[in-house]
Amino acid sequence: MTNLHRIGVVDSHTGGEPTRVVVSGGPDLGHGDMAERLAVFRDRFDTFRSAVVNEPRGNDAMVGAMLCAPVDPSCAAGVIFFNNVGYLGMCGHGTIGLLVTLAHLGRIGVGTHRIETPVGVVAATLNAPNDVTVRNVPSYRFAKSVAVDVEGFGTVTGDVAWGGNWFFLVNDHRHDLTLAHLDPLMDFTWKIRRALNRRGITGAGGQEIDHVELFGPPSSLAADGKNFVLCPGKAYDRSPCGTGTSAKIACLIADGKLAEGEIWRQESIIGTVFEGVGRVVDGRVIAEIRGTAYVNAEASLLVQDDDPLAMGIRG
Ligand code: PYC
Repeated sequence: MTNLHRIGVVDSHTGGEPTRVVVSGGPDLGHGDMAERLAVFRDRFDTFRSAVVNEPRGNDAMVGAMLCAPVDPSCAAGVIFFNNVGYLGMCGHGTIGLLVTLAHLGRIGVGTHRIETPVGVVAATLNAPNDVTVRNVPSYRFAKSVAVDVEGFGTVTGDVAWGGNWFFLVNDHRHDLTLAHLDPLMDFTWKIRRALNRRGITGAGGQEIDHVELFGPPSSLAADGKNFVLCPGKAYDRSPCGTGTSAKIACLIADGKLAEGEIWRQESIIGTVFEGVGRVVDGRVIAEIRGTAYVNAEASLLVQDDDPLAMGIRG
């Protein structure tokens, strides 16, 4: 008889970017901190990651969030974010989706909650059932005006910054940041990413820069700037990207273009907006990112052991 495994999930979207929180049926990752559990996840249960977020159950934009019991009892939860190709240190839109999901499940109420991630503890405030502010891990610019030769585009200059993930932030380019130009945006940013890898341009400690962010003018008065964010698995972020907005705020403050405590409204490629502010603490920028999320499914994923694609389509 066919064996059926059930994975309980709650889906949400944050400014259009999906988050799938695994609430039951996940693998035993042990009792280490989130970085240690991430290593167990990656080494022993990577097929589970693929089963949850890849086609045919998921899609390239889907970010998974493995809900874990926290190590520190003062934390409301631990979480490991993952995507179509691997794992994320932190995820801003995912943390906003996680809080709205936990509220939907009746596990948290309005107020501030500490969440353990593989790159440190973040504090997130549920302001109202769909409205969340995330106090991210410290962000900073690692390198300013780095030039890289990009196939077909010549020299492209950008900043390397950390916002919980590594970003290459490009202000000077000739691209129109609209969905109508998605193909050229994907092509350009993917070629930048490949060029960075080829030239050995990395974040601190040789860490790979796996997100590329383009900036341009906003499409409405409701924002200060618009972005296009290429995520690691060749998907684009539908939201303004929480970690990317944190990296941007760190660069703006470093350049003296944004004051501490001044609001930066970051518009995404689809027109959704995050509000962010930054404050400098010990030379790093503590960014707070505010956005909205809505739950849109509560489901059991079914994994049938005789399904040849039970663990998803892997690239
Ligand atoms: O919101 O930080 C974020 C994020 C990272 C990748 C996709 N979204």
